[in-house]
Amino acid sequence: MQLIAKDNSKIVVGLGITGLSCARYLKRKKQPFIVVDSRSNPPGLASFKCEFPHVELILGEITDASLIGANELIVSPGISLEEPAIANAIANGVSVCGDIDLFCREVSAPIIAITGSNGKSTVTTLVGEMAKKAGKNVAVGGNIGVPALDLLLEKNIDLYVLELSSFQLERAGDLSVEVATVLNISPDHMDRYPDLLAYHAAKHRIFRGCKQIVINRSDSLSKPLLTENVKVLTFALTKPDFNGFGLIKSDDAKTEYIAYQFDMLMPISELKIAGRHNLENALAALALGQAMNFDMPSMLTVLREFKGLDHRCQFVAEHTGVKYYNDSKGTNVGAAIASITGLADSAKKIVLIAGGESKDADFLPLMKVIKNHARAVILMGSAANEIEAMMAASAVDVPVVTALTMEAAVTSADS
Ligand code: UMA
Ligand code: ADP
Repeated sequence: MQLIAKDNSKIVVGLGITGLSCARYLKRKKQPFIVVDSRSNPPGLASFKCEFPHVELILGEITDASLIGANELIVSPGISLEEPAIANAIANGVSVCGDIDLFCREVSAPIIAITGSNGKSTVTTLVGEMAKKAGKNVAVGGNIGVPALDLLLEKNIDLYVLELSSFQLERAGDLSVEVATVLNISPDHMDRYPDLLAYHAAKHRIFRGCKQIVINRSDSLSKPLLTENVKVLTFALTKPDFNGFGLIKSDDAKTEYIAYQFDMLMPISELKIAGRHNLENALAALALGQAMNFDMPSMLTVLREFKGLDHRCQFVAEHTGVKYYNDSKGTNVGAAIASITGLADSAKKIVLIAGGESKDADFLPLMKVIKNHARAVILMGSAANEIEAMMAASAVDVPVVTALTMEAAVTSADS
């Protein structure tokens, strides 16, 4: 049964920053559209009313009826394609895309596209800085903050660097970017995907039609199945291969160097960013920059200067001999493991403040890390009980305290 009548119009689904950027883009292209959002007061409402006083907006539950008339839905990343009205429209032949498809169809400058479970924003920022240092007029956006379509407002861009989430990729078609990478894969957003395979498949859509790929040698899930007809560069915290970046120790084994193929480029001690996972991010950024032929001295200068992003293993202060780090952007188990082991000092144990929303995560892999590196754990948020139960079930004998606020958690950590 065909429920959806076609009258050549587009429906923008979602009125957050992505929905607004799509509306602006369609207006610039003089294409008719309407906007729907399941919320009665979506965040983009005031701006929308001001910028598009004559465009139809339907708020509240998204129904089959509200999608009647579309020939294409442009669905914001926060909304699952499994939403009944959207799934029904798809089943009835309405095509679906996201803002990233519209963006990639529009631009002619090369795109570096970066996804992965963790490290995306750090690598995206590093590559953007490297491009600038190499003299490129670069625009950086996507999941990192500025919606991709808003980047089109910047003129004379030589290169785009996009951070892409699984949500953006799961609805994307053939993006045909110049360079694509999946930095790493570990479970995240398991409240949105049936299993790790589905999440992995969403991420790997980044490779469709790309010309060059960057692979993490230590993570087989970062590799696409087919690598024919594409140039491959690699990175990992191991000795580099012929195509890649890695680490080489000096003959006396005292100094570790960032290296490309057989060339030692720079001692890792010159980096300001903390943790082995950030070293991996630095190598990934070099590989992406190398794919675009950025000059090496510029890239190394950026690595020497980069202090890291806020909320990511960010050194906050030292108080009574104890160092405090803010890693509140570590929002999944893989990130927490990487930051704890990345900062771990075998001589001193940490006090871990953890919790938040579980997103249906499996906390088991975190238990060994807590056992090895934590002297106390302070739990907060809706995942607190689940983590505590997993600690008990895994016989992790580390004292646990719960806290209602971050202030209380930090005070408790201090005591
Ligand atoms: N929502 C509704 N009803 C709707 C539309 C949205 O309830 O009809 C809810 C969604 O469930 C979600 C929230 O509104 O909880 C925001 O969704 P959105 O698609 O409107 O989001 P935007 O404001 O457009 O922001 C999105 C990304 N957000 C998400 O993917 C949830 C931003 O990434 C991104 O910076 C921005 O586009 C620009 O590209 C944020 C994020 O949390 C930082 N990303 C996830 C992550 O990094 O783990 C994937
Ligand atoms: P993303 O944009 O993918 O969320 P960020 O660069 O913002 O990644 O870093 C978020 C958190 O992920 C960091 O605070 C850290 O805990 C963790 N992380 C960063 N880089 C890596 C990496 N290469 N491997 C594993 N975890 C990482």
